[in-house]
Amino acid sequence: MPYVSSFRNTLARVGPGALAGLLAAFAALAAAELAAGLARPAAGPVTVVGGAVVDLAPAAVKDFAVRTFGEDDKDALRLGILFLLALSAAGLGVLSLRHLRAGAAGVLLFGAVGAAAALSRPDAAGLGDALPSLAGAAAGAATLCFLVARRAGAPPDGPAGSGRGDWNRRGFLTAAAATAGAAASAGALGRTLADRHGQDAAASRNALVLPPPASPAPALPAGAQLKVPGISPFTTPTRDFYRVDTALAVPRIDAGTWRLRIHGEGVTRPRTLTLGELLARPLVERDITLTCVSNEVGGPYTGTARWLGVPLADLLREAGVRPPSQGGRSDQLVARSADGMTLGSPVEELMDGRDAMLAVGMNGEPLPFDHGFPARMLVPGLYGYVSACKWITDMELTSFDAYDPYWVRRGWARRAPVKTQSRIDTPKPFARPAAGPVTVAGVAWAQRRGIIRVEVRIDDGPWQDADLAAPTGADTWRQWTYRWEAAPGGHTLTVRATDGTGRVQTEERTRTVPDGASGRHSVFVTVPQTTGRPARGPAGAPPRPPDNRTAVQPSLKE
Ligand SMILES: Nc1nc2c(c(=O)[nH]1)N[C@H]1C(S)=C(S)[C@@H](COP(=O)(O)O)O[C@H]1N2
Ligand SMILES: [Mo]
Repeated sequence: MPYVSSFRNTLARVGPGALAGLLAAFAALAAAELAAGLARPAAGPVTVVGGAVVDLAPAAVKDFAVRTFGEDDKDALRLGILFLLALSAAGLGVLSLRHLRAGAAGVLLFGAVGAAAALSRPDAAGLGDALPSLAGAAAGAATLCFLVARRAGAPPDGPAGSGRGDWNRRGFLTAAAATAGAAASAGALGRTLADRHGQDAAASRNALVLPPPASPAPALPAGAQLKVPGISPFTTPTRDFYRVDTALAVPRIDAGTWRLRIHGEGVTRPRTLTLGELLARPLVERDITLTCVSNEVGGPYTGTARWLGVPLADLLREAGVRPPSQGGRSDQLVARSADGMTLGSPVEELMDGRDAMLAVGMNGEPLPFDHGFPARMLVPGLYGYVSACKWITDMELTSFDAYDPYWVRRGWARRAPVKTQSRIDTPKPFARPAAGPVTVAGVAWAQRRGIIRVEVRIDDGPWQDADLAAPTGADTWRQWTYRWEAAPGGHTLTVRATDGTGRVQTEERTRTVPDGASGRHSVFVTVPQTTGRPARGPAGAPPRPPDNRTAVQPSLKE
């Protein structure tokens, strides 16, 4: 079998090189992890390179990633980076068998790329951020030299070894195993150190006691929370609340050292606030639905929580800011976060009387780290990317002409009020509900305008009114249900909402880029044929399931 033997030969020739390359990469990552753990976890090479990739990706790519991987997009990115790194490392290892210097130089080049990415991050803390990548590269190059300088099972036709004699197979494998072990220990130590960084922040969050609101959320009227299986609960439990951000390492900020600076055009009294100063102010508590501009029609990136915070308009007024309609000099507030994100909100809307706030609490607890601890912005009626800055540290008053924030530079709209939308939560796409009465249910939202009507259409039939949950204000979504007499066959259920201005949700389909998806959500279901005869069997026994029960179509992942 000439094929097999030539494959074996090739493997015997390049295998040790590829293995040495992979081990060099492993040692590099572990050393970098250790250095990052000692210095700054957010400066780790995978985090900074991933961050740079996220930032360089155009809107369409981000949109694709969110659509394809959903909230796993960051894990997908991390895996992608590690995969490419492993591939390159194996290649460099093989190259090293003949040209060790070139291979080692390649490893150092990767380190340089990591260092450059680290220094170019908007939240870079200084030159020290280059250290993890450089330390990693040095460890990687050294590992490669150690494993390759004396080559395992050097081919008889190859040049002679370096004079110290080649590894025999056993020696090489022992050295490889020792390298792997040392790298694993270093990496684990780095992880432990990195975790310690977050512990002060976690302790400060655990110690935080939120004061009661001066203005509590209005009590939910009876009938505002429908108990239909499969419907989104009115208040989204915090653990189920969607998360959308670019942070590969979630900022863990110590509440004690956190500061918020307010400054810029037209700010006559610039100031820097501590969390204590914020919490000493009268707090408001409100139920508000937050929606992401990346939410597709029928998508999951929207949720309602009970938020506690400081009214933003008061803070701004005290700083001397006036809205443009009252002669104010700035029409855009640019919020900056600890991780270097920038979001731009219209000053007019922040001060028009809506419950725009600097939130510190979510569903009765301090904000979780994932959702912006210790403070974030929240503005009813605006998509998150133009309003909801998490881990906020800085508010600068400027103008839309003078500054384009992060997402705007990537093709998204400068101004983005939430579009009227409605969603069918149940039945799920491709469900097979039994014939007879079926409860169709979901939520509809049009923050600031409210929802006054929801209608459902079966196939091409007439629009029929759904029953609405009791109203809870214009800034929250509204649950709805519709009782459908399901007849056997395939059916398309479609929903549309009417907002408080009387405008019906448009049927015109648009993509999420640049200012949010529009169009109507519909769900296709199949109602299985029934025989029409009650199943034979003992009296009171449930009817036999229809024969085609096993032919269930796979239901799509939500
Ligand atoms: N610092 C920071 N804040 C951010 C973002 C981000 O990437 N970084 N994403 C914004 C977007 S696009 C949305 S939709 C909301 C989501 O908030 P959540 O993750 O708490 O649901 O946060 C906003 N605030
Ligand atoms: Mo978003």
